[in-house]
Amino acid sequence: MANDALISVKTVQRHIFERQRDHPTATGEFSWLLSGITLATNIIAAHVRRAGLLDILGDTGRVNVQGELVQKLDDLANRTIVECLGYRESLGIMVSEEDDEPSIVKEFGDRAKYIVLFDPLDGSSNIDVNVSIGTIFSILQKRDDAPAGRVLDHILQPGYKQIAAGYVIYSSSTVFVYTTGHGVHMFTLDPAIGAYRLSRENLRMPETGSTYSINEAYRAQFPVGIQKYLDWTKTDKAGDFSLRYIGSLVADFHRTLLRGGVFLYPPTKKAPGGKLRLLYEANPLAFIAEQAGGAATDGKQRILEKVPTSLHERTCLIIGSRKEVDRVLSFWKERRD
Ligand code: FDP
Repeated sequence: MANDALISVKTVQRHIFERQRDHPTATGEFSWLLSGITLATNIIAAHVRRAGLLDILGDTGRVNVQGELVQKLDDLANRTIVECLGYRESLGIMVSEEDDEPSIVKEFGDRAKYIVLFDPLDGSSNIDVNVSIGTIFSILQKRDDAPAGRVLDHILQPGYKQIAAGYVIYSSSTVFVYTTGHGVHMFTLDPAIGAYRLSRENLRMPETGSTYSINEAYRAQFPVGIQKYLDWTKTDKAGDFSLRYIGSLVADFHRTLLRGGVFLYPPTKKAPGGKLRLLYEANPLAFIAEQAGGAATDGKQRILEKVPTSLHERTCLIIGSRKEVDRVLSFWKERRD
């Protein structure tokens, strides 16, 4: 028995390495980069677990580019990722939710060809109250058709160009989910050995689901079509619908990935273009959703086809089971006002 348990240890590093062998031209640099992300999130998870015991709750007193107060854990997570990735030779640029400008780690060259975009700690308003939070990342490759010095040209690529994306959720257990465009794989951090172990390979999102996830307090500000969808969920015809809203995108998405249903952040009067960030929130989760058989749209177009025009661009997001996303769209198309 004990021996069987040992034999079945498949860590995320081994998984990435085995997948890399399917690509004979792979150099291993990309795997090395991904392992930097798993290391950083492992360190962040250790801090999150002990947050109440260390002086890392509360805010730093600094306001970030998004106009939000930077929490101490946001700052720590940001610095941890920068530290763990910064010296990896294959990384050219890092873009963080916390920083106004992209950080140029080194000039693009043959080896430094990747761009990592990340939200170091998603769900900041939940940090101090012990509710699930997460880290989201997206990886792009430098464009061959743009001059190396024009940094934004390399970063502002549509989401379908992502070569990898993933997230970590710091919750009852710490879970790492990633895709490189060949299915979605899920790992759980084993605190006994400090490594992520495979929990589910080729995860599929249920085609439908009876959970909707939205901040319904903004109902009066939503387009009429979205209000009509919300009305429909409460009818006999809809059946047994449930509302679940954690308020950490990564946690609401994770539940939707496993159980099905839909997460919505439509336009509001306060945020007519949506609240969530395209490059390091919507794009990576849309990539994962589609790889798992789900869908993601801003209400007008597929998230992965949106061409970004600025670093911290925001978007509306409807993401989840394909059939439920289509249902929301059918209500919204009828009443866009
Ligand atoms: P937060 O403001 O706590 O950082 O993008 C940020 C985010 O959380 C998402 O994680 C979450 O889904 C959303 O904003 C919550 O927004 P509302 O408080 O407007 O519902």
